Amino acid sequence: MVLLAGGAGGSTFAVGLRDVIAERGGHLTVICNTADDLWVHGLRIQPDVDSMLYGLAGVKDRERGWGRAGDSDRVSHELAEWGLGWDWFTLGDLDLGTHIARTAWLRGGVDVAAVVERLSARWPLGATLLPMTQAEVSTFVDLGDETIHFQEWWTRYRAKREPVAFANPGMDAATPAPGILEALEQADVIVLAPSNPVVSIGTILAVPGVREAILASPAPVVGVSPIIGGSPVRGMADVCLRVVGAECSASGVAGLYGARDDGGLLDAWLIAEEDAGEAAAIEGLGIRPVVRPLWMRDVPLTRALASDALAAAATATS
Ligand code: FO1
Repeated sequence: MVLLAGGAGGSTFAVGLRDVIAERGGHLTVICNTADDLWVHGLRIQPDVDSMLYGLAGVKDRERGWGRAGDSDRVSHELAEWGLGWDWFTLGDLDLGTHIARTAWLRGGVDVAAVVERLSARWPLGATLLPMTQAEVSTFVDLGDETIHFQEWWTRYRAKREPVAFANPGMDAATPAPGILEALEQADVIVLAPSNPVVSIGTILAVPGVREAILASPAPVVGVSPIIGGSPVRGMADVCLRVVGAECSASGVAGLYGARDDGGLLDAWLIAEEDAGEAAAIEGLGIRPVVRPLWMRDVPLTRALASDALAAAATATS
């Protein structure tokens, strides 16, 4: 089974999916967004990869959705005394250990995928974690009068500054990381996590070859809506959807991904009970709507949602 995912919501869903798949004797491969990655203090930070790593390892700060549980900020406070860093982007002490290890390996010539593999080896993740690409492809946000890195727009401005467009410099020359095309080719089921459809799933799909590999795969493709009752479950997906001209609704995101029969991605689309009224519109797009409880409030509910996604895949025609 292959999951395409971003960080916070994606890692919560991944844990449920991993557990359900393991019970059935299967294996989960997660393809993780890396377009949020950035350099800070000379260290390579991979926010979504780390949220996924910590989530699968059971050491994520579940309240915030990122970083390590029980972390402290002593080093970041010390760096601030030296005038380094930003008050809107705090690196925890334990988290810094990850970034130092990653950067040391990268500087020593280990490639990005092998570094993720080394980080993954620390805990029994019960899943294979793959970065979407080894290339440095960032998301930049064009605000009209200036262009800033996605992290600044997201964490400093909380997406309050209206963007004109997103750009991913380097994307055209990027290639999927080792293992991705094989995983998609061999997948029994491909799942799109309830992650941001533009700056998380959208960037994974933008890596040349990834969308094509999904379209070519015989596996059914099932997505879980990140929009419940017309609002993003987490984060500021509404602003991102506006930028790409899509409505912030379960059917709006389904339309963005498109129907398999119509050259798009989705066979089936899980939507919340709150959005049941959109089922007909989704069916009209050529995608099978499946109305289920989508709130991942606890582990049992998340596992139930993952199980629903697999059940939808089992009945989807591909
Ligand atoms: N998000 C914040 O809102 N504030 C932070 O200070 C912050 C620090 C941070 C450090 C490491 C890391 O891996 C993630 C961090 N995040 C922080 C989360 C991150 O910026 C975003 O939620 C994701 O990039 C969006 O997918």
